[in-house]
Amino acid sequence: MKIYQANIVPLNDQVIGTAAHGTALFTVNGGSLTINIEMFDTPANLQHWEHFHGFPDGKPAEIATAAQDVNHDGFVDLPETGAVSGTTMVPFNDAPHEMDIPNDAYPVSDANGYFAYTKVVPLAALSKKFKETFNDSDLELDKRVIYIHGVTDDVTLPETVAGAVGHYSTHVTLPIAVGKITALN
Ligand SMILES: [Cu+2]
Repeated sequence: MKIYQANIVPLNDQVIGTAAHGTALFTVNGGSLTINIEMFDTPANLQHWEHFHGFPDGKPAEIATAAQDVNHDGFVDLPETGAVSGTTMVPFNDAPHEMDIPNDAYPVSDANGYFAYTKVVPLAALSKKFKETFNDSDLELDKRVIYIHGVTDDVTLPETVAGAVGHYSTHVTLPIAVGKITALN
């Protein structure tokens, strides 16, 4: 059994008015990957996209900080995270192994901004899909970072904030918390 964890810290908290934080635990046991994510103080009553991000070439991803706000608009948007965190890889939604990123199958926070997410994923299916997408079957979780996204529509985002995906707005994709995944054993 191999266990990974992430301490998830706030991002963009100064401009969105809440400091989202939490933890993630990843347990690889036999043929399955069990994901447990618990988040506090996220924007309330809202669906939150969450994924691990990383570099397909195996370079270790690092968490974005305010330093990644390269256009100095006050927000670290999704494209700005790419320099240190790489690209969106695997979603933590209802079917991570399908690696279908833009959809409405992500967890929804309660009135206190809390949500908990648990999913058992068939590792063979996820590795197969991961290899199809990134030409590498090794998830290399200890080289990835987890992102939580999403602010309510009443948060005013400047036009310089980028990162809309299809019909999903920058409110959906704005990062609100991030954590580096590390191996526990
Ligand atoms: Cu993401």
